[in-house]
Amino acid sequence: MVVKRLFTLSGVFLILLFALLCTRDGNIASAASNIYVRVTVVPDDIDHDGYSNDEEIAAGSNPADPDSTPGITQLNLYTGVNFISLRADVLSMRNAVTLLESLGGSQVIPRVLIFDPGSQSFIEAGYNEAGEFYGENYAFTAGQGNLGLVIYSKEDTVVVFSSVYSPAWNLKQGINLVGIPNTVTGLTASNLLDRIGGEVVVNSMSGYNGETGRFETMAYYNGQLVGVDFRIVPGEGHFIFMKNEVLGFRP
Ligand SMILES: [Ca+2]
Repeated sequence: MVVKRLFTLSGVFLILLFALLCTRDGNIASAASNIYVRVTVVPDDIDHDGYSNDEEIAAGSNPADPDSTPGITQLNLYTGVNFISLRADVLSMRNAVTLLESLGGSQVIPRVLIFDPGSQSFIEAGYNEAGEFYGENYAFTAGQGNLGLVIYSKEDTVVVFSSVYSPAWNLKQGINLVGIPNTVTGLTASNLLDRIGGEVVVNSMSGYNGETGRFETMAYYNGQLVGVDFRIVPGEGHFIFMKNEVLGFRP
């Protein structure tokens, strides 16, 4: 009996509320949309990417950048040279020394070249014969984009990071070392060159084929794309040679 009365009272209240909204807005559709809006609020999420600031700091992602989130990034390194676009957010690692340690240190990694698109050059860091760090302790900055790396490895190894960074590409005039997010599949060099803007802005793209040990290149030549239309694989680093700068491109 009590239950029935409660139901009746709440039913009357809903009818009154509905009538009030219809009267104020003049139509039922508008009233309905006002009733059924549902918002999920994550506390203290300054970049509104669905992860709290504390979760992001614990995972090593950037709480102030919605393109940087907690998640699994797996880096497969093969014995010898590796061309990488690192998809973890390196900002929380702060610098090259910490990055080298996270990759396995002197036991695994003798030498790393970090590509700096701003200066169009590589910055070298590594370990000497005595196992001591040498080179430049390059400091990472926010919003730098995925880090283009050439990594020399002494053994096949898998490194797992707890953040995922998928920013837009800011392609500089000249050389760029970039990679695509895991969520993008089926891209080839010709698709990508076309979508970046074609021959007006880009000259060519190259990728290293680990099976053949050779570089494959797709390039514009007299208005035609020529070369090898290689697959763009997440986690691999690809060189793009730009005629003009293209900012904010999402592959
Ligand atoms: Ca974030």
